[in-house]
Amino acid sequence: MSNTDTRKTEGSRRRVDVIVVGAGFAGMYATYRFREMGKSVVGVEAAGDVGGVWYWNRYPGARCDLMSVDYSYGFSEEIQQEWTWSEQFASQEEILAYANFVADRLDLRKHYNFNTRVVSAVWDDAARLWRATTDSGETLEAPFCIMSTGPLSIPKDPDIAGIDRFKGQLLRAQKWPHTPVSFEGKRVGVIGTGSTGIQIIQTVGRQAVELFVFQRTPSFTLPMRNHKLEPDYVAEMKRHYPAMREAMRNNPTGGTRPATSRPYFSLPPSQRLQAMEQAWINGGHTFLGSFADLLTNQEANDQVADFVREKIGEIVKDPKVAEALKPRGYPIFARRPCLDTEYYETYNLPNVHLVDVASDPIVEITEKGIRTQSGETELDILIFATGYDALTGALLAFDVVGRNGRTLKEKWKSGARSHLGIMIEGFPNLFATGGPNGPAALANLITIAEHDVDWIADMITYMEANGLATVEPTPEAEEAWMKLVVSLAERSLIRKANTWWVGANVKGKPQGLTMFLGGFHKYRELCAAAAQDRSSQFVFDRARESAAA
Ligand code: N01
Repeated sequence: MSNTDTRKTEGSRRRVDVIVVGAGFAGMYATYRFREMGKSVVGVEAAGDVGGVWYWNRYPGARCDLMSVDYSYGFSEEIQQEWTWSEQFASQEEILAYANFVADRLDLRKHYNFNTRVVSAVWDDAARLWRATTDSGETLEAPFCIMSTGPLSIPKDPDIAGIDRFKGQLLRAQKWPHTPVSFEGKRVGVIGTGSTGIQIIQTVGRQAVELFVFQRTPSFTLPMRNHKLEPDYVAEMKRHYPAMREAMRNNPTGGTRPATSRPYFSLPPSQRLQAMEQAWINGGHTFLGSFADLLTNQEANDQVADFVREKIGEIVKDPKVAEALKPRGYPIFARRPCLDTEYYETYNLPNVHLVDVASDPIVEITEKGIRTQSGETELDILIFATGYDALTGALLAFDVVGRNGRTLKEKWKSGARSHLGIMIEGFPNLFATGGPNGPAALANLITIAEHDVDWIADMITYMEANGLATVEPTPEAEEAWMKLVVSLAERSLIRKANTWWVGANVKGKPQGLTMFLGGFHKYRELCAAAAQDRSSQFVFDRARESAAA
């Protein structure tokens, strides 16, 4: 079949070489990479177009808190030369425009079925292929299936009674309308003060007649200090892109932020303070790059947290509000650190009201607004910025059935297990990009996507060169990877906060840190080592009959 033939044929079966689920940055690159290998590729995407999380998250103030030159593809010198970022931290509009530019430039859309969901993906061991059935009634068959479903793609409503009763406008950050929303003259409520809520609050607080922030857990947020990029800087960047991408591949965050090996207490107190002041002035995630042990040394972490709490106290004029905004009870950086633009200053505006629902809990959503224990707040618009069923949610949202009829839900009932975050024992020829137990939430997702897709492409090339039909990790290799993931997690302060990072935000979800905390550079080394050690880490189809592939 032609590698461009991806027409939707209802009720039909279609055989291709590779199925790619998702048209975010990982899925787009996978589609391109496998097409360039001469494979027939079909992509399936629930959204109406490319962009993944940036297609859906059109809420006011949406912006990436990784630097735009970092958060972009490095695989094509042409693309990085042709595209010019306008800001240090790009807006959702600009990132989505970039995704569209890449899709046009590489002619990717023709491979995709948009507005289409996979409802099941079933492995046929006799035929050695995956059968993915979509909600359009089509069944796609392919020996290889790539799950580029995204770590943050299944939105989560708050567990509050009465959501359906609300008669005003209910908006979800992660499914924002494509038409403009006006807040002028409106009383607006926001539930959620993570990265998403913070971006909404600092923007809508300057537009609505009244803004009520229903805060259960305050986040630590640091100044983003975003700015326009000067043409000279952009030109310099473009000259050095190849070296920069190489540096990113060898960096713990998969970005350009400099890493340090300096422990917090290696400096005298005055220099520590100076370093923190400088990090505050520089903005972005420079704090995390200032000291090596902020996520392993509780005392160091406490001192940095105190420093940020002091800053909150200096900015927010009402001492009661300032106190309520100061995060306590969990280590700084153990929740995903947020970057903001005058977030704390927003609470100095007379129309912005903080409702501390930790001390005055939400009882229900009513027809008119929100009732907390102390009374009802009437609202015209209510916004949920309440996060995601992250990391595993998208892979468990439909039936994935592996060898011997075993489902992924069954395999992961006590927590997600995988080898390298890419492959799963019992699920041959199934690959995830940015999957659970990889470095997904802690490093640049585009760098991870490129790495994972290249690793998968190398594996498939090796299999073809050696006449191998199927591959899956050995139980021992998966177990060893999981032990490493858990042992790194045990040393980190991250497990001390109740966040989506540990699955704490979803009722009934197995708790635990399903992320590789060793840094992207180390992850890359370990993936390369696994690829060298193929015959002991993976079972290939012929390996089951004879000794090794
Ligand atoms: O979600 P979250 P998010 N009553 O889970 C609150 C990425 N991202 O969408 O902590 C009251 O962090 C909940 O409170 P609590 C980034 O990786 C990146 O903001 O459960 N509140 C919390 O405050 C980020 O980490 C960018 O007490 C309720 C909030 O909802 C990830 O996405 C921008 C509640 C959820 O926070 C997720 O961030 C945006 C209830 N019943 C997002 N239920 C970039 O800039 C939930 N909450 C790249």
